[in-house]
Amino acid sequence: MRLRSSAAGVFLTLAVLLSSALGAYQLSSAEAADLPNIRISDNRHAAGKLDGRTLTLALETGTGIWRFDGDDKPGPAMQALGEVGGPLQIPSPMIRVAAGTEIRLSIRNKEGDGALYMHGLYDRPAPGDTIVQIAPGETKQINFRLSTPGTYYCWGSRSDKPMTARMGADSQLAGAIVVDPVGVKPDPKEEIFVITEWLDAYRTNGAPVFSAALAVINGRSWPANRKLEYTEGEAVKWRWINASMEDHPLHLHGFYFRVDSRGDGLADKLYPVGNERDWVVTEQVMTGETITTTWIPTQPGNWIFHCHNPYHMRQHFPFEMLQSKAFPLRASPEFFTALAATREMAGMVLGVTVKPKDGPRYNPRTPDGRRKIDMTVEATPESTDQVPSLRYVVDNNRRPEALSRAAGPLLVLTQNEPTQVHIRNQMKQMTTVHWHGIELESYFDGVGEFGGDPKRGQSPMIHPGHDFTAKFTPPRAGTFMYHTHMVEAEQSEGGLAGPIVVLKPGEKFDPNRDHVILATPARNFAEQGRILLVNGVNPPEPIEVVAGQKHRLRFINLHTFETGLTAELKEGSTFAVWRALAKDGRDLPASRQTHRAARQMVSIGETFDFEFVAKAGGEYKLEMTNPRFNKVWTTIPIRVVASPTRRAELIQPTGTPPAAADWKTKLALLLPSWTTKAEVSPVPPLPSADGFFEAACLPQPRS
Ligand SMILES: [Cu+2]
Repeated sequence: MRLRSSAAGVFLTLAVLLSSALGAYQLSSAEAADLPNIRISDNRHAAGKLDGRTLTLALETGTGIWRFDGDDKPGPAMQALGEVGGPLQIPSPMIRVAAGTEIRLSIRNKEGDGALYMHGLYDRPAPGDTIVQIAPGETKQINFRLSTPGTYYCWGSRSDKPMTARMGADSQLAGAIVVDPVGVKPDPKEEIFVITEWLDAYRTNGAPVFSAALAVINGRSWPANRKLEYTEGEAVKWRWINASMEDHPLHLHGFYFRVDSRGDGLADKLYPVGNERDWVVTEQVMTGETITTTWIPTQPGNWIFHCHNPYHMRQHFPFEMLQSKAFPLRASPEFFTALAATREMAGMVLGVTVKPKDGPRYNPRTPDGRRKIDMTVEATPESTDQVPSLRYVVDNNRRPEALSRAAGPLLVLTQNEPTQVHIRNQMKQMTTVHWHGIELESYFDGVGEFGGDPKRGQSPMIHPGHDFTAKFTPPRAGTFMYHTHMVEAEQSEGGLAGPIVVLKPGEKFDPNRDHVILATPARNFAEQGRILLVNGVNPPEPIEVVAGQKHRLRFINLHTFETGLTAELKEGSTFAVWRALAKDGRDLPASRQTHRAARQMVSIGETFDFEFVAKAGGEYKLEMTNPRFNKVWTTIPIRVVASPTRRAELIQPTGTPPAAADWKTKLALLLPSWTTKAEVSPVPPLPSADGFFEAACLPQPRS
């Protein structure tokens, strides 16, 4: 069972609240002119000088201008590491060697920046983290040996606090350490991505700016980062290092990717080939974790890969504005005016172009839908600037019980049935709809002005008053979701998020045995710290189960910051038992559809399916929690009944919303636990040094 806790979203909230105390980092233009530009590294060049099995490397600290939005764009003064005599770099210079190499590293902490605390400069695997403290002006010699292949990293800080507390001018001090098996040449097309995050810049006028964190991949924010290009059918190999203060649920559009290894920086665990490896569309990488992934693009077009915390992938405000005292308060009219001007994504987004292997002969064709769905996107009459209230109305179902939920209605689709959704945008703002997890053509995937292919052209934004028809044929049965992909945090919190269940041909959806549990935040910002909506309502509706009968629980997280959401099905005071069925809409192999303790972290953009059989007379409840903070968001009552009295339709009247809490109450709720150290599960040493990646990876069946 995967069981890791998460602080991400909650920490984000807190960190943003605290950032006003840290102050902004503003330079006069004269000061900025004296600083060098920091070089953005794509981790293609190994640092140091290799002599046989010894690598000699000399690093030093410095401060430069970090132009995360592009060479010609303004940026903040930021600390970085560089090789002595070379430019400062973000990420820090990469160490990449064959297993068994001795590292002779000197680091000079230039005077004036305070003590430097370096982590990760030790043998691998390592039994635990050791910090090397380097005084201002001091140069330290550190020797270590990298004996086991894997993905590791080092990171620096100006304090001895954990990575979760590093968010200021030292937040970009992190570099990859990659150890290759002896005799295996690094694949020139493999990518190594270091995630970092910066929070210190944002002036908050003493009140929370919830949308402030800037999270980047290899030092650059979309769209200033390098676009990746592959050919249809070519294996894509990526290594990920999360050296940032938050956890990130990494999400790929259009395809499943395979998780080949997972590490904590000390050791790296390579999963055995075959059934042990997860095929996912979203994988959470916790603070300090690493993963390696492989996927095969089987559909040409433009695709994106991004963090599914929408605050990490939607437009950050212009740098000058962030640095300004006039930065608008969140949910103020000025904030929405600024937001309305931002249509682009930013931060943790990668763009991937997949070229057709047939070249210009490629012809996309998705059949017209046999199944036709009509979808209106609109603001509700209650919508205000302070609390945007948006909704999907499907097939013009305007019964009050359907409209009262702050989440889209369930779409039940059929595997292999050509489907088309006619989307009409009746809002005053642009939108797009993304069919999350469903393998389809890029043009219909909902990434406006980036998705598409040379034959169909670029996917449009859906402008106010305009419409768009999305066509796809779901190739597998499972649990998926649909949601906005425009100004995503705000539109999603407004209510533009809904569940999809794809059934096998001939199956009929039975709401008495099939239970969707969609988690989203409250619409009202003031309530978001303490209210979790389940299927768009709070308190959640009870789930009725018949003793001895198989019930399917389908968990979907479309929250906008709770990356550590964990479902815990309790029997009395202990965990009940359930059987794992699927992750992200893809059935687990039979050997892994095992019975296990009923506890599962479901990060944003993930879905998990479980089968649950209640005992007669059993007393159950389903808690939606964040274990890292001992936080129980909400409890879903489970009622064991002889025969279901539950409604035959999914739409029920909403519960009464509780009174709003202000942000100070929210802070008080979060404060006691924010420093809790992350749980790191023990990672066994790498079993074998043979070929870190297999030569070829398994093609994905598209049934
Ligand atoms: Cu993220």
